[in-house]
Amino acid sequence: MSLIKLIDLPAFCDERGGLVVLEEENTVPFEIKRIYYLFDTKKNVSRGFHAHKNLKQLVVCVKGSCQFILDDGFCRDSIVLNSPKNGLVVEGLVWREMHDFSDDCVLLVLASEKYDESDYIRNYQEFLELVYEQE
Ligand code: T46
Repeated sequence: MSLIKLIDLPAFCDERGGLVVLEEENTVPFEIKRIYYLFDTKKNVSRGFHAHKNLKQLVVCVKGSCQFILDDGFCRDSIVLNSPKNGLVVEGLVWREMHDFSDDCVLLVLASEKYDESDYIRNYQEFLELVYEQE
C-alpha cells in the first residue's frame, strides 16, 4: 500500500483563472491550527528529514514543483508535487524529505497542531526505533 494519499482539491477554473478552496472538514481532514509555506528554496537544497509524533498535514504545491518522499520505516514512496489542485495528506509516524525544488516553488502546509519542536523526530535511527517499538 502506498504512503501517498493525494486528494483532489475543489478547483473553480474559468476564463479568468483558477481558484482552489481549502475548507476545514470538507476538504481538509482535520482542524487547521497552523498554516505555513516554504518559498525561495535554494538550488540542490533538500528539506525535511524528520518525522512528527502527532501531526496531520495537508501539503499543496501552489506554484512550481518539488519531490516529496514519505517513509514509514518499511516502505519509502515518493511523489512529484506540481499542481495547486492536489493536496498530499501526511499523517502518522512517517519520515518526510523534500527534494528538487523548482526555483519558483511555493509549498503550502496546513497543520493540525501549533508549532512544537518536541513533536519532531529529527534523527532517522531514533525514528526507526520508535516505529519498531510501536509494532
Ligand atoms: C514539515 C515540512 C513539510 C517555526 O518556528 N514554526 C513553524 O511552524 C515551523 C514549521 C518552523 N519553525 C522554525 C523551526 C526552524 O528553525 O522554522 C525553521 C525551519 O523549520 P524546519 O527546518 O523544520 O523546516 P523544514 O522545511 O525542514 O520542515 C517544515 C516543517 O517544519 C515540517 O513540520 O513537515 O516543512
